[in-house]
Amino acid sequence: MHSFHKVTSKMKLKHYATLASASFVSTAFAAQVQSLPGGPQVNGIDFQQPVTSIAFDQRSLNYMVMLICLAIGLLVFGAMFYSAIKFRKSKGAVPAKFHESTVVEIIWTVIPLLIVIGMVIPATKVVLAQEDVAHSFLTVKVTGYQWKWGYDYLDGPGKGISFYSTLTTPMAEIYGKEPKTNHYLLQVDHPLVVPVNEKVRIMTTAADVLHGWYVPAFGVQMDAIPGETRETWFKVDKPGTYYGQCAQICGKGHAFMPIVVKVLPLDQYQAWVKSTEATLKKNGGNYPPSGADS
Ligand SMILES: [Cu+2]
Repeated sequence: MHSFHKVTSKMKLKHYATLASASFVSTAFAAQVQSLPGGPQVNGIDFQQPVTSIAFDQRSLNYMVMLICLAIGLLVFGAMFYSAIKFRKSKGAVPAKFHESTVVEIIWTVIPLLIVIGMVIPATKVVLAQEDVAHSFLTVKVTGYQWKWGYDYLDGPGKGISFYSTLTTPMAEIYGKEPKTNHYLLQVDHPLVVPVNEKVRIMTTAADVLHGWYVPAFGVQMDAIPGETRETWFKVDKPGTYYGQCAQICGKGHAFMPIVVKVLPLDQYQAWVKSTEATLKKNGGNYPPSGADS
């Protein structure tokens, strides 16, 4: 009995030592990860850098509402602490004896209502702007699958192009056998490619369960629902590569269906359309496997 106990505690120690070294290794790996331009930032607590007017407006709305909350918080807690300290019983304060003041009730109803209206008006403008998909340069149908994205170019230059976009992060990184890179779980074989400064209309749907097409830098988050299409748009100001993730819990591969959008100058976009059409034609409509165009 005694020796058995010894053995188990020894095993436990060894187990803890393994855990400790594993966590040390993972922190060492984590420390190497840098901010990803167009994607998540190390220690980022604010919105991602907006690259569309909608994302910019959303961030401004957030700041405005936070400032209003801060002002209300300071005012309410300031008045509360001031009253509690200044008019405390030990100082001989005597409470007034009244209730039901119509004036006070009107004031504390009307002022918050005005504050809410003040926030609703600019917010509604942005919501309506998000809905306005008219005069788009390009229309892409985005289909969520367990667990990848499908992109079909329905209208505009590139019409007819259609492909899947699947995760390319190596399994060794996922299982912690290799250090994680800045693109960890944010890399795909075939990114969505769109032109800069042009309105891109996105129609989302799903083939199995709910998914969500979410690119923070664009201020776009649209649910992808089976049997239904929903639409939104974005117009990116700056060429670059932008990253997002599925935003609806969609099963065990939810974390493994990232969104990568390559935003190119128009001439480069048109060149991409040409070469992609040629590639698809050569391969009978199929994109060659991973990495062929990255
Ligand atoms: Cu999903």
